[in-house]
Amino acid sequence: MTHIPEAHFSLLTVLPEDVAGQREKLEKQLISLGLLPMEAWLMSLRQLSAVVLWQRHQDQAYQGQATALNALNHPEKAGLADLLQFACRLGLSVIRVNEGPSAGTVQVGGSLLSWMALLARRKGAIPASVAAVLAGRLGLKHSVSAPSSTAPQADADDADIEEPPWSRRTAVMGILNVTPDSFSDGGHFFSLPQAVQRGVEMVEEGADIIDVGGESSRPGAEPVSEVEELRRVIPVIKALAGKIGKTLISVDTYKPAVAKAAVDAGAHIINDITGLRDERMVEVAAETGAYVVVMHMQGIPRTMQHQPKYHCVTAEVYDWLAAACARAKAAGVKPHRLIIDPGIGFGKATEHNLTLLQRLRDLQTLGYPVLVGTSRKSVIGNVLNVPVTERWEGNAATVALAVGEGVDIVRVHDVKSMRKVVQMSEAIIHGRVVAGG
Ligand code: 9MG
Repeated sequence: MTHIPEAHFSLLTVLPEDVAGQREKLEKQLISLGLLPMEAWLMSLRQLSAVVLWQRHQDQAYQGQATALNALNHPEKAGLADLLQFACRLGLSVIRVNEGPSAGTVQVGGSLLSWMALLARRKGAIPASVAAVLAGRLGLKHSVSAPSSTAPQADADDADIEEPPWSRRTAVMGILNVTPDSFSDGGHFFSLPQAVQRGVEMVEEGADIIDVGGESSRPGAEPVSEVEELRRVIPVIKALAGKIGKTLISVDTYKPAVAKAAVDAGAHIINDITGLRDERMVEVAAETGAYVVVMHMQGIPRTMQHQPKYHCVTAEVYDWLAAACARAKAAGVKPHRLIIDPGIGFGKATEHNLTLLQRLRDLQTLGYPVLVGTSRKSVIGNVLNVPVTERWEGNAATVALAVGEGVDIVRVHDVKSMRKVVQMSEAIIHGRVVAGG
């Protein structure tokens, strides 16, 4: 049963002049949804069409928001950039629709819009017919259904594509670092059997994906050569591919040659922490047809934590990911192969990370599956003031809330326990035991 949050919503619609007669209709729709339209404005702002919907928690806060939003009602003062700035300052989310019938519109949304967009996209969360009725009644049909039109759609010539694990449940991606300090043979050498054994163990613990990485991306980490990275990851991927059946293998690399060799060796996903910065990586993604994780990072691992700066971290990460995905699609990557990731800890201060974790739902309105990785990261250490060895509880909290926000994949070290955290969170969300959870 769908739940519409209780009353106290306000709607601001900025529409081209020709549809300005719709104010009354919008108000009625709000009322019919059981929402209290505190006010509804219709404004003309060049060709910009935007919907601002936000939840009013407190009267006082609402007054402030209303005043600031009113200032938008001036075509000279408020261009697109101003609108977005205002929206960010007000704590609203910025949603750009790049494709489909609403292409070119900008929507600035609060929780309900994002929530509905999510529901409309996530298979099985609510019946598609209910999502469509809700969207239609809000008069936001295209807006709300935009994610499904931009969402990964299999082409007719892609009949061989199997449903990925994240279409059934929140997928757990287990981290398999194959760096010299992770699996030692007791001396100075890396032990292949030990690394493969840990991969198999993670599958038994409930991992849907194993992410194999041969270069550390920790802040301050030095890069390794392509030859060395290939030497570390390829034998592990080959061995795992023959052992773990349907579980997907991901390669954590930003080097195109490593990605290509890994896919040839059996990997299904390219996990690129640089978000496809290298044009050749885009080509590899298109040629191989692998899934690609497009992660946001400001800077490079060696220096990324030196005073990262954003005006509005959610909007900037959102725009950056949208642009990276658009570039990938233009180069031939199929949209349904893209996965986005806000890159927690990659060129972000603690508050940036917390804001992004709070606004994961906004990223989903881009229409791609969302991956999030917080495992043992400093955002947990900074909040709880604990060393890396004591971040389990903090990680569990981030995983549970991320599942609550509807993310598709969580990247973790502790597969066995986090699988349970995911399963319990999903049971609460759905109000029932989730099959195969
Ligand atoms: C390699 N790696 C480390 N942290 C990560 C994260 O948060 N996301 C992704 N995709 N990869 C990560």
